[in-house]
Amino acid sequence: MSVNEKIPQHESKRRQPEGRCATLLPLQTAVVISVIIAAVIIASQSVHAASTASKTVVVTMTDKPPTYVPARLTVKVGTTILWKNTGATLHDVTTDPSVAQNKGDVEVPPGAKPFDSGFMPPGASWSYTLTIPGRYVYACIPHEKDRMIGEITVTK
Ligand SMILES: [Cu+2]
Repeated sequence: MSVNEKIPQHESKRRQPEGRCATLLPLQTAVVISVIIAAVIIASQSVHAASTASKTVVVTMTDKPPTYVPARLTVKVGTTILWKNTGATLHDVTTDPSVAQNKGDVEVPPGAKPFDSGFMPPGASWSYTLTIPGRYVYACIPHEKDRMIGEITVTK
């Protein structure tokens, strides 16, 4: 090997990384920009979804007096209601006339099935998605006599 042969090899080795850097930088920039654009699109879609179909509304269940808060609600179809027992006693959510002490205390719109949370201990939560528009009247069985009754109107 002569010295003359070694010099071009050495130079080409030094130039290669520089050349790769020059072509990689715009590529990396393009990748970063695409990732940002994708993130913005995903973020705007999830915000859109949250404001329409997948909305959740919280109703708390309290003790003195036994009450649903808020007791009356109007929501869009597809809304999920999340009942939270924030009290210190058992509460319940039912629209099932076979469970209620007075069948007239509960109601679901035509075509909707009655729902029942079962007894919920303090701290428990239970959710139900309302997919059929109309008027829902639900009661807490342990406090039905205390008129712990809630009403939800579901609009299209
Ligand atoms: Cu109750």
